[in-house]
Amino acid sequence: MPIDATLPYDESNIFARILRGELPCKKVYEDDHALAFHDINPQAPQHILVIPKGAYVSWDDFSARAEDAEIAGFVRAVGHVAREAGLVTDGYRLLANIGRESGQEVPHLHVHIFAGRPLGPMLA
Ligand code: IU
Repeated sequence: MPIDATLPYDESNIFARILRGELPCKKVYEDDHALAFHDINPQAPQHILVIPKGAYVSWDDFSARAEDAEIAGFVRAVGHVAREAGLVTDGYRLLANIGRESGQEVPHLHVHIFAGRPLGPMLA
């Protein structure tokens, strides 16, 4: 069920639980600002999620409230993960769903990285 991304942050969401170490993930990368792990239901040969360590519901929430250092750290982490995974040569796609009509299901900001096959045209 897609979420309303204007609701307050819910500390019990699944990615918050992964960040607290209460649930496992297949970790790809971690630093002070970000955690990256494999999506449990991959939609491409490579499907990685990158999440900020801070409590942000969505990109909208993050871009409005996060400190500049958190934003810079998170953006750099997304780029680092893609480069380390060797995705740059053939290309990759970044996607962040925000709110109900986008289909956002987990109410903690996550950027999807898709790669490993021709991804086709963007869906509007
Ligand atoms: P969305 O942008 O909120 O629609 O994407 C949520 C993603 O989180 C989706 O691709 C799920 O497969 C993925 N996911 C996960 O990797 N681990 C989980 O425990 C849950 C969802 I719940």
